Amino acid sequence: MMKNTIKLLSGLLVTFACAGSAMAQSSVVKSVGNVTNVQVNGQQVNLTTANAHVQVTVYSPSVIRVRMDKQQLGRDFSYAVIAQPEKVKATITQTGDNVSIVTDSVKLVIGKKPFHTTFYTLDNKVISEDETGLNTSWVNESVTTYKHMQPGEHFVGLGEKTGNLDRKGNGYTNWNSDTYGYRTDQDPIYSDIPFYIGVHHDVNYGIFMDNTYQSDFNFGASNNRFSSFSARGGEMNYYFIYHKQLADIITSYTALTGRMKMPPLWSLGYQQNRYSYYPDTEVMRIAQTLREKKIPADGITLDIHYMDKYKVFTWDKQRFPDPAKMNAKLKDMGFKLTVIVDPGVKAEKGYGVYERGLKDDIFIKYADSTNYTGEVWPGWCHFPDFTAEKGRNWWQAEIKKYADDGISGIWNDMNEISTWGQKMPDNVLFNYDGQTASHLQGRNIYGLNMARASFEGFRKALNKRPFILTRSGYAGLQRYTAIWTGDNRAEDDHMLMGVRLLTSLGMSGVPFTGMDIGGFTGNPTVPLYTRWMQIGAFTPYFRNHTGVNTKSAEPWAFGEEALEIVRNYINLRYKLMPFVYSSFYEATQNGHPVVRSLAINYTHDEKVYSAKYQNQYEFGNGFMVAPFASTETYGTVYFPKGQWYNLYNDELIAGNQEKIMPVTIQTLPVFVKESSIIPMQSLVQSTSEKPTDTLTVHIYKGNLNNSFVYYEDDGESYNYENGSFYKRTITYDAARKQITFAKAEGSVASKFKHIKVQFHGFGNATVKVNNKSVKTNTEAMSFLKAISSFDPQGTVNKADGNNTQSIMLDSNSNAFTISY
Ligand code: NBV
Repeated sequence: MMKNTIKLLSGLLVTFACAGSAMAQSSVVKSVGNVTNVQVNGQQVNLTTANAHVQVTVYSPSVIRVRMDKQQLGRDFSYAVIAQPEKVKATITQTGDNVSIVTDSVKLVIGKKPFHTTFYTLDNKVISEDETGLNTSWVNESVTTYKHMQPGEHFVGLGEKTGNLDRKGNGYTNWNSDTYGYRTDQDPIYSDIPFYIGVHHDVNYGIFMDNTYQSDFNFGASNNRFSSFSARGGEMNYYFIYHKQLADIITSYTALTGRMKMPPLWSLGYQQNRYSYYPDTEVMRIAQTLREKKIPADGITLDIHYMDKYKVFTWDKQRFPDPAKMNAKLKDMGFKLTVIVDPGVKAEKGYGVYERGLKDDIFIKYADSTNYTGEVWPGWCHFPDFTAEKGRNWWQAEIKKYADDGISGIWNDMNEISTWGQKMPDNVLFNYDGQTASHLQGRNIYGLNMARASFEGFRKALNKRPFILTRSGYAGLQRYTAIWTGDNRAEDDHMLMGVRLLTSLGMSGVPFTGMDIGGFTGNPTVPLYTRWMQIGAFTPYFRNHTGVNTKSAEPWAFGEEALEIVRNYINLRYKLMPFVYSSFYEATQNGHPVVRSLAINYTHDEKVYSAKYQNQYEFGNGFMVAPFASTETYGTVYFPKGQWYNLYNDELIAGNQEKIMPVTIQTLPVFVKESSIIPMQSLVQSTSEKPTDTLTVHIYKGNLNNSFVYYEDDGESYNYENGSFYKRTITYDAARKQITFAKAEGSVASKFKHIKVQFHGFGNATVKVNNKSVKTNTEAMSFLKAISSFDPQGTVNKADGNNTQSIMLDSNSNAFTISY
């Protein structure tokens, strides 16, 4: 009896102790809890739970949004999302245990006890589910959603994040930071995009958490249980995106957050930069040397030394006595000038920009209404509040004068916000478009809003497309600006990691991206510089830049051989301009990036996630680039399924194999995908020079179906939005052995009179146009001509298939079909 009583008592004690610890636990970690009420409203479900308010909205058949807060949901406002929910068919049903939402693409089941989400494919495969027991919960103001880590799951994207392509095993923080000379695994750096893509068991999905507070993503770092995303304040607010193809996830994500507009054509040419070119005579010397040495180029950029003591919107009158005249000369030579701007406005009596800022009351403030003062290049500064309409308007008015000076591009630097000390106080306040926010919520969105003000202001001032570049940004930045990856180092690892930064940004909705080619800090070796410039020719924003105390880094600064090689690749870039421009057009239509990680088209091929092959990428729809460190003399290239051609000699390479190849400094390993359609033009020294009247469309024989939209417009205005363009869809039908040029669309004629179709890999096949046999010409490939000057091993000339057949057609002809 005694024994039993003791047992009972100790049992009770254990129960008590457990209850005590569970209570302690629940007061620290507050989970969303059981659902107590459900209201269905069209394609939206509002749920009340023990501890939260939840709203689930169907945005499109493939996109479902989940919002949660401990209190009633607040204002629905976003700097990133520009889409409204589409009207879609969604079947919403309920039982005592769950609510289910079924669209034409996805099924979401919300468990009620406790609130718990599982997303399924329509054939009931789990795509993603909350981690049982953890779900969504709060620790003080910080909110986290935990997703069950699927076996073998890969994670890609998350914008400008260092490290591997596959983010598995790592955690990341979003807190835009100035990180001079950052490490290749440093986090965070300049820009944040809280959007990632998960891949497992033949499915892939995207999650975009739209919350500008400092946020954290965990893909199995220090835990083997979940992937999670957290924000240190505000609502849990995420969009779940499901498509069968990863590329379509990017399309849906950019339908939400917007797509880029057509960039000015010149901004896709080569751009020469350093910190800093001054005075004006030095700028002219650089421009002249580029022309004399026949290095095609379109852009020159001025860094902070053009300003009067680093004061934004001023000129140093000694160094640049007549900027408009200098720009007129540059324009005559085919150059466009971009200038840097920093957000810090020097607090100095008598400085007009500052005085007008004070008058308009546009600076960010402390809670006691005094303007925040931080130190940066010009000294003690105030900072415009770009999250306020009046702040953006003030900036737009100031930036106008740069248009009068003949400037074509605006480079937004230091907009994380960067200040000496790099610790901006938390109690600095931002307008946040009407809902005052502290630094904690305002910081991550500052850079995007500065770029937005520059874009909107400069676009009006120029009355044509401006080139806008930013260092810092947030989801949706692609609507306004290109981005570059800040102060990298002149090291091989940085060059390769830079490629991954660009492919990651590409999967996160940003197509116009670049890195400091050659490295910002330090001095590259000759092979490193050469290799980096070759890769640069296959990146969207192609700019050479270097820091203030480094050696010269213009293409002629590394000796004759490097100059020759670099020139060959810049030439190739200019010949490829029709392909590059059309690839940007594609980005404006469906959000697909110009540099594409192999994870986009070969998503379920495990090899693409390996450290060995993670740097390989596709450039537009056609090329595969395999970047190797400049120190390598051999490299292994992975050829995904299908067939590939060596760009330089047309050698056909079977896919699904790893191939060891010699790597020389003369040629960057580049391959062409079978069935590719690649339009090219003759060599020009800048995009302001007219190419010859023939567009050459290279077609590579293959077993894949493919299509390519060839696109042209005036390259500078927005008239294309009203139909002033020329575009033609070219389709490769492998089964029918046919290539069709559809009827031209748009209201303008092509700038080319003739289309030359050049066939690769077709041997001597008889070619017919609209069923009539045509005579073909045999000639050497122009790719080969582009880089032929250096070939110490003599490989390019020996290979088979050097000669290709070609036919000439009229670019204004109706639709036609080529068969073989
Ligand atoms: O304006 C100078 C530099 C610029 O060249 C660089 O590209 C930016 O990332 N800028 C940073 C300011 C500080 C450099 C140490």
